[in-house]
Amino acid sequence: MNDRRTFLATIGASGLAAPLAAKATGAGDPPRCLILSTWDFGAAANDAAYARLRAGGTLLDAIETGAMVPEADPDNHSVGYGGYPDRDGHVTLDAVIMDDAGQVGAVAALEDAVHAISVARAVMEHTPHTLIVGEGATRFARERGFPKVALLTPPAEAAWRKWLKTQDYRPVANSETGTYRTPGGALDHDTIGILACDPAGRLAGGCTTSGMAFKMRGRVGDSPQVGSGLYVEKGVGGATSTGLGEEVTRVAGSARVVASMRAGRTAQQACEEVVRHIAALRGDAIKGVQVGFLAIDTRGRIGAYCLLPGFTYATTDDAGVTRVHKAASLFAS
Ligand code: SD4
Repeated sequence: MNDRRTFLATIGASGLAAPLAAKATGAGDPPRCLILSTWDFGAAANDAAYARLRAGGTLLDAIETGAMVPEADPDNHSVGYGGYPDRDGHVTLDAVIMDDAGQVGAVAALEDAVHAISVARAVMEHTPHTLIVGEGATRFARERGFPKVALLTPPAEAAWRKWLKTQDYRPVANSETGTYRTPGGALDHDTIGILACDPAGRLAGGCTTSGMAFKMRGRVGDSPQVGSGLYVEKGVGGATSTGLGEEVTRVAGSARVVASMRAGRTAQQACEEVVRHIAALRGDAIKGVQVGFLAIDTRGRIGAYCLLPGFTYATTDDAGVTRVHKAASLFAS
């Protein structure tokens, strides 16, 4: 299909035809398809998600396809294959996927499988549960036919061995300014949270990560926990988080963003409200710590806000145009 307008007008399943219909009738501020994801590498994920929608995929298909991009990237050290290990040298993955019809699946502390987002989807579609962890998650992945893959790459192992020498075998919170981090740099918190809405106002989201580098064995962050790393609510919106997960889980951050939207705030105001709440609650304890939220409402209007400068995110609109943006932050540094 060469002509994008023709293409958009002819596929019905993903709902992408609706914005054209809305434009044709002259409706103001029409609902639109929008894909939104954390960090600049989210641009490649968005493009893959968009292509999946163009091919007739559902929102969940698009979320899963997008999330699989950084999961397969060995140079991304916070998601999937090539992720930094826990302090014992095991790469363990956390992921969640959900839609606004109440479908949810998640895995935590999953090992030996690249696509945690797909295992999470399998939990959603093939079990009566919403979250499976650790050995059970790994076994479930094998039973569902996900190939066994050793996730620890030589560069990630080298980083871990270096850390072992210098960090006293203590877990160290990821931060934008720590030993291994530079603000906005490639080693920042690279968890991908991805949200999408379609022109009918339907919503879905996903989040996948290898979590904090050199975390304690068994540590689970915000990402796979519904309400913390991700929350999607029909008729309201969706939110996802990145950064130091403990600061998100203690306030059920993404659910709180969506609750703020439900109470009438815009997606942007809601993200700001929750970041400010975390800052007020935690005071000095969150100095130098990054937490960022993205949110989307049912009409594709977005919000993005974080504690520290350096949080970027990517948007892809219903014309397939992808852009990377910098989120505003509460603190200057
Ligand atoms: C976690 N929120 O496990 C994740 C970390 C993150 O890139 O965003 N890492 O706490």
